[in-house]
Amino acid sequence: MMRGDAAEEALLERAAALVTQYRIDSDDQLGPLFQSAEHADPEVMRRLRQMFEAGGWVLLESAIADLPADLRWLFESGAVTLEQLTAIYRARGATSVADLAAAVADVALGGIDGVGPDVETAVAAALPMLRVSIPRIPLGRATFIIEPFLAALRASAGINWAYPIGSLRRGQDTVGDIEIVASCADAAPILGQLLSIGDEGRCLHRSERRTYILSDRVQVGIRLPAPENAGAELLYLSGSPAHFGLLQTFAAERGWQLKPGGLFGPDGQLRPSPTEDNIYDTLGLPLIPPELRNGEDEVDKAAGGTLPTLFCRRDIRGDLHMHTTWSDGRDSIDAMVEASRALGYQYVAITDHSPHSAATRNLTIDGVKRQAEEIAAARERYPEIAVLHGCEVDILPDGRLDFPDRVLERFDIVLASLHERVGHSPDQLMKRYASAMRHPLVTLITHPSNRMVPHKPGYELDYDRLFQIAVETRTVVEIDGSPSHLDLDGELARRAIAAGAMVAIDSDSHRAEWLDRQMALGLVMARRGWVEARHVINARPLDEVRALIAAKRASR
Ligand code: DGT
Repeated sequence: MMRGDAAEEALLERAAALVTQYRIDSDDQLGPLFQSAEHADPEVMRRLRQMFEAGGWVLLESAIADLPADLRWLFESGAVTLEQLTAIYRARGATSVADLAAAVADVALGGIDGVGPDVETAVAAALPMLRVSIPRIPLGRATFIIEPFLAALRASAGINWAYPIGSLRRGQDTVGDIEIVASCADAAPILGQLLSIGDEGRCLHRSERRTYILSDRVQVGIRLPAPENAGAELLYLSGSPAHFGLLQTFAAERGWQLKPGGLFGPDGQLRPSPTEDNIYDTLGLPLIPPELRNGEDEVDKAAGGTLPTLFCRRDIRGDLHMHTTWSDGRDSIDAMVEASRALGYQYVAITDHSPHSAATRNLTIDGVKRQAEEIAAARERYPEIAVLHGCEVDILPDGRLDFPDRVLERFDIVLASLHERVGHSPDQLMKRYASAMRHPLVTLITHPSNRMVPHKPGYELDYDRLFQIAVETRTVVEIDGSPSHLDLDGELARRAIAAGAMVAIDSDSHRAEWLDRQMALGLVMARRGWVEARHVINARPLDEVRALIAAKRASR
């Protein structure tokens, strides 16, 4: 930032106006002063000047740092001055990349006073770079942060519907920002309620139908459009831009115009769209699930009536992977079973780690018998849900399993895992997997790529070969919903089912309170992979699960 005398002073005044725009609820020292500054009260301006002389830059810069993040980065990119940023906000209400992109697409920025075509070009060039140096938020963390906001909105009588937008709604592994769109007629009371959810008093921005609140040090944006056109806003903001582009082309070929602001008929009139369904429906398409909106072949498939019926929450009958205090879980068998029963599951498998796993605590051979007794007691206490005694056994470096067969035989279900690469090449890792899958007592391979989101990519294996062996050996491959795994991811899950492999969608939860959330993340990965109920072992009744286990065991 430049710091010449007159220039500094002018900038301070302009920044004051800008901060006033965004910090309506500000309760810090600076906010009230700047709010008054809008009325050019000479006394206030004198105090501002004093503050400036006394080093008020620090405070001012911290106020700028509190702008909605995309605007701050746009300013810091040098594409706009504070004055231009203020003008863009005033004219367009823009608070994010998506708003700026819509304005640029409309060729509307250049028409704003003080914002010429050169600025418009500069903004367009800056947009793709704005978030490049910002760490992305892992999907699991974003889901955790957004949960209370979504729950509060959905429980609110004035809200018709509320959804996350962007990559969070589409279930990408990581997201650039966290925002919600919720349709409502009267936004004012709802905006007030939301403030109590984030970090205390940390409202970064509030306008008539929009707020940005800090939660767990992350900005959560909430937009509350009026019902008439809220569906169009949700559709545009859900993206992906490539999917929206496909829809625009599809609409144009039929004489309609789809814009970020809504769907316009052949007569040029805006058609109301209270929900996304209205838009798809008007175009003669079924609603395309957000997880499929990647700008690939989904619009063609929807038009041809060949979209899959994606796996959904109500298809789940049980969870085949979870941990208890017998290894590194936090909760007891009873707590996990009780919580699973409350989720409406018909069966669960308790699957603690084997002796040489790198987990902080493991199941020992001696422990297996005592654990079996505890599971027997749980079965009596919870007759409404079947409890399978399982284990997650490590695949050792030589391909053998970390429990002898005489122990493995005692389990109702055996899950096998690679947790350690031990310097092995992809071929050696594949040999270990193949050896485990050929073991008749192994039903399921957990988190096959063994990636750690967002820190470690998965193994570079020949996955088509892995899935082929899974089919040959009648071994199930897992879609693991633990936020650090999300494995198989959507792309690999799609290849797995294309190969004919059966998948399981599991929580891999280490706490009762996380069972549902982690299952939901697994579900998102499965849906990104075009997985349907027929591909999923734990969408089947327990008898069929037992039959599959028995059939493979019978091949010994
Ligand atoms: P992220 O959070 O960086 O992973 O990206 P998204 O996909 O969440 O995008 P975001 O947050 O910048 O904007 C939300 C949605 O707004 C996005 O999914 C689609 C729409 N949008 C954003 N930028 C553009 C753009 O440049 N062109 C078009 N057509 N749509 C955009």
